[in-house]
Amino acid sequence: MKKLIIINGPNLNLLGKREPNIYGSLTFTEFLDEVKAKYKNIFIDYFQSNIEGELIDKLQEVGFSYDGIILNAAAYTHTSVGIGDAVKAIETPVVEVHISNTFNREEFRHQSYISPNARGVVLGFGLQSYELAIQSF
Ligand code: CA2
Repeated sequence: MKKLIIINGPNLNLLGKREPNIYGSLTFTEFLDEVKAKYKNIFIDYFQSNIEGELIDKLQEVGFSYDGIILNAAAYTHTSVGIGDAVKAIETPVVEVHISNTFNREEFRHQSYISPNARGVVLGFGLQSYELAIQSF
């Protein structure tokens, strides 16, 4: 059985609770339950943290044993050399995901420290971006 993990960065625990116009009205747990039910033949683990170092620790922990990592580093995407370095250092391929189309938003969201070392990037499809990333593995 394929072993994937979804890693979500800061504030994504607020999904479904704030700013539904940008990020939708489903909580991530509700969405995850739906996806797990749909892809019963894939083990889908989940981790969320608002703390940069915890995200790096998790990447290192899973990055040599899992088959794939689906990473939405949220705001750290645009700031974190540390998370970018971790993505480069590990063996497990990382697919970078964003709910919104970061390229039709503010200029500072156009920069990503993840993309250069990601296997691919899926963005702008709402929560469906995660599902497309799962399908890529
Ligand atoms: O579109 C995405 O997935 C982002 O990674 C989301 C980040 C943002 O900083 C990136 O530029 C693009 C923000 C996540 C905040 O999530 C919230 C969810 C609900 C309510 C408020 C924030």
